[in-house]
Formats: sequence, structure tokens, C-alpha cells
Amino acid sequence: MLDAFAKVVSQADAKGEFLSAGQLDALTNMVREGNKRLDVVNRITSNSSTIVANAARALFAEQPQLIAPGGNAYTHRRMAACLRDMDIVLRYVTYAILAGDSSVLDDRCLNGLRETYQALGVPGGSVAAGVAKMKDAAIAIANDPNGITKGDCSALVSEVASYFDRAAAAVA
Ligand code: PEB
Repeated sequence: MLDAFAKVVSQADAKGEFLSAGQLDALTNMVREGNKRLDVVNRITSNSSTIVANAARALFAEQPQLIAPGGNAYTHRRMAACLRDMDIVLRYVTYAILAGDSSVLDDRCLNGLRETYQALGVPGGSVAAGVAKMKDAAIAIANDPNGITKGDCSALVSEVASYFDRAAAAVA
């Protein structure tokens, strides 16, 4: 598990080189813009239950076969497992946003997840659709201009989007 700083260090060390000016510039920018990152993590974290519940509700409205008898989210046990899985993915996405690096998400959450779902008969495409809904909700919350100093968050928001896309692509 790496963060943006450790990632650069390990890449440089693998080549036996000092950190490059470009790497240092990117990290300087990350520090300078760090409050935005922490704000986004804080907003998504404090709205996590709402994000998960709304995404699941929208997913089941769109794919009602999931909650019909025989569906993969049918019975309270499977519904609970489904909500828990969405919560886990969102949690790892928040870790990746904080770290500025996807390795924590990749190593601890997505690695082997597709195979797990195949073995369980959980439809990966439906999980990916649920993750995409969490992405839309999280970005709307991250971009909400209320109660915050306005600034350019476009780079950070596309980074946030990329972690959700990565999670969706890993199971679709
Ligand atoms: C991954 N999910 C399930 C299981 C595991 C995971 C390991 C099997 C064990 C269990 O049931 O608890 N666990 C989960 C995860 C990590 C982890 C992401 C990462 C660290 O440790 N069913 C649906 C939807 C979808 C869903 C499409 C969006 O209809 C999920 C939610 N996951 C789902 C369901 C089960 C499951 C298990 C229903 C239970 C399947 C079953 O037992 O039949």
C-alpha cells in the first residue's frame, strides 16, 4: 500500500535516481491543494451511508430482478451483503483519495474481487452499475459549492472519478 509520496520514492529508488523536478512539482502541488483533498474525503466519509443507500435503491429500481425471488440481493442476508460490499468499495475509494494513489484500493479491495463474485454468482456488471451510482453521488457532494471557499476542483474531481471507474472496471 502506497501513497503519492511513497509511490514516487519507490519508483525513484527502483531506478537508483534522485526524485525528479517533475515528481517534486507534482507533490508540491498536492500539498498546496491538500485542503481540497481532505475536504472531499471528509464530505464523502460523512455522507457514506446516504451515498450507499441511495445508490443501492437506484440500482434495485433499475434492476428489480436483483431483489425478486432468485435474485442476487434477494433475502435479507444477501441484501445486507450487497449493502456491505458497496460500503466497503466506497470506504477504499476514500482511502485512495486521501492517499492520492490507487494501490490501497487495488491491493486490499479489488484484487481477486471479480473472481470472488464469479464464484459466488454475484453479477459483476450490477456491482459496477452500483459503483457508478455512488460515483455520481460522491462527485455531486464533492462539488457542492455551499459552505466552502470556491476554487478549481476539476483535477481532484477527475481523480476521484478515476478511483470509482477503477473499482467498476475491476468487477464489470
Ligand atoms: C466481497 N462479497 C460477498 C462475499 C465476499 C464479498 C468475500 C462472500 C462472503 C460474504 O457473503 O460475506 N468482501 C467483499 C468485498 C471485500 C470483502 C468487496 C473487500 C475487501 O472482504 N448482490 C447483488 C448486487 C451486489 C451484491 C449486484 C451491489 O445483487 C453483492 C451489491 N456480495 C453480494 C451478495 C453477496 C456478496 C458476498 C448478495 C452474498 C452472496 C451469497 O452468499 O449468495
